Amino acid sequence: MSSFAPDGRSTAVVTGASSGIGAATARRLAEAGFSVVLGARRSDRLAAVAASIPGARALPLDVADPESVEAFCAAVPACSVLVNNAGGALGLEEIALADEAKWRQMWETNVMGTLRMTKALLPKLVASGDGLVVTIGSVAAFERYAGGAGYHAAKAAERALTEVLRIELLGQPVRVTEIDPGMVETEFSLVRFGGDADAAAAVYAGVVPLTADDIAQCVAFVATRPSHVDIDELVVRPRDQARVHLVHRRPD
Ligand code: NDP
Ligand code: 8X3
Repeated sequence: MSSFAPDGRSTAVVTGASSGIGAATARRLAEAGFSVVLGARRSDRLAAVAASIPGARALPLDVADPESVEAFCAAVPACSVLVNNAGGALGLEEIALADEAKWRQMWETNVMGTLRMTKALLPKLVASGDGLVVTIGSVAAFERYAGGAGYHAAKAAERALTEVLRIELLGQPVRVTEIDPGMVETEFSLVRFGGDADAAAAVYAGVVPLTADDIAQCVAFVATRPSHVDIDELVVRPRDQARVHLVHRRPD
């Protein structure tokens, strides 16, 4: 099986590419020479992102749905790079008020989605002879705040999956990287707060956060190292954020 697209370029799959870090990553990987395949649920948004990237393909994908993952991966004949980016947080309720549906959805997307995509594309990544799995984790995987338990649990589990994958693939031609961003201004907080734009804006008030492109550049850096170099883990924060709960805010 060839790892190359019909145009001779290596194929990179990016999940959650309809906005934020995923869209920026697809753009940077295309600029780095990859043929990119974008997946997400909102097909209109996904098509618009793909249309702005030369040669990009957009395919519908819900990583929380095994049949959707199967159909998506069957439509990708070869794969050298998989970026497990689809995910996010839902709500900020303390444990006493935890919403089980939100916890399940965070688990399904961040953890099971990453498992499903990795499992489905692993044979193609190995067959490429030079595969790479990049998972977008979070500093929330190892630093805590009140209201974060459901998201922390999911990102910590995703981190465990990534660490075990690295061990299990030793000796195979596949590198494994986790990138753990701090605060990145995307639609993340809008989604977390159910569309409440004021609550989302308050997260970034008085701070210079990271941009989606800051993280996309990290993914492109990882994907363009020589084959023998595995960047195991990158923790990337804004200068204004020393720890997940320790943020410097300037007054208005
Ligand atoms: P966005 O909300 O902007 O992007 C999330 C992306 O995930 C969207 O493209 C969304 O597309 C997709 N997505 C969500 N659920 C699914 C699903 N079930 N199947 C397929 N795609 C899905 O947020 P970010 O870009 O910030 O988030 C990207 C990743 O970065 C997430 O894993 C997040 O946890 C992580 N992260 C974000 C940080 C931040 O501060 N922003 C910090 C640390 C980590 P659609 O709705 O169309 O399916
Ligand atoms: C996103 C970072 O601070 O919202 O993963 O948990 S945080």
